[in-house]
Amino acid sequence: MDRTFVMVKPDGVQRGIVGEIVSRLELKGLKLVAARFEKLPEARVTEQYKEHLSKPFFPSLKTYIMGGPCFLMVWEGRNVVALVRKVIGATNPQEAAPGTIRGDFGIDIGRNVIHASDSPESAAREIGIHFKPAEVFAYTRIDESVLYEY
Ligand code: D4T
Repeated sequence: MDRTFVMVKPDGVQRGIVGEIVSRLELKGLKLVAARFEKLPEARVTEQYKEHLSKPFFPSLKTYIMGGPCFLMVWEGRNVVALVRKVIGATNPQEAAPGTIRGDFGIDIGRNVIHASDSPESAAREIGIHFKPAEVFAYTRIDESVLYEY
């Protein structure tokens, strides 16, 4: 089954919407297979956002992400990478559709509440940055045939 990396950013934690976000993903039918509450060290923030190192917004992005604890997760499900990107909405909350997490809870691109991997390759890379293999759990939750057509 496919996996993706999802992170409630410090603004989402401060605003007390971790439970709301977990709930939306659970209600969608996705399976939580890893989670950790953590203030990210600089090295892992830089690794996570290395494609943006030379961008003008990188210093403020780094300060923001390191400004408080984040809630890091791995979610599992069929086509989960694309699915979660739809659930969280466009990067800029001003453009994110109502009903999406950023559309419902964000205003500024620099405080966009949540991160989720944008491709299966990014997901594998980001899960590897933040979780050891033994921290990601394979388990049977329910009879999956209520969710998936085989
Ligand atoms: P993340 O990576 O946080 O899920 O966001 P996205 O995948 O949706 O968007 P991104 O990689 O293009 O941007 C990473 C991160 O940088 C912030 N950002 C971005 C910003 O503060 N100003 C900007 O102009 C852009 C493009 C928001 C998300």
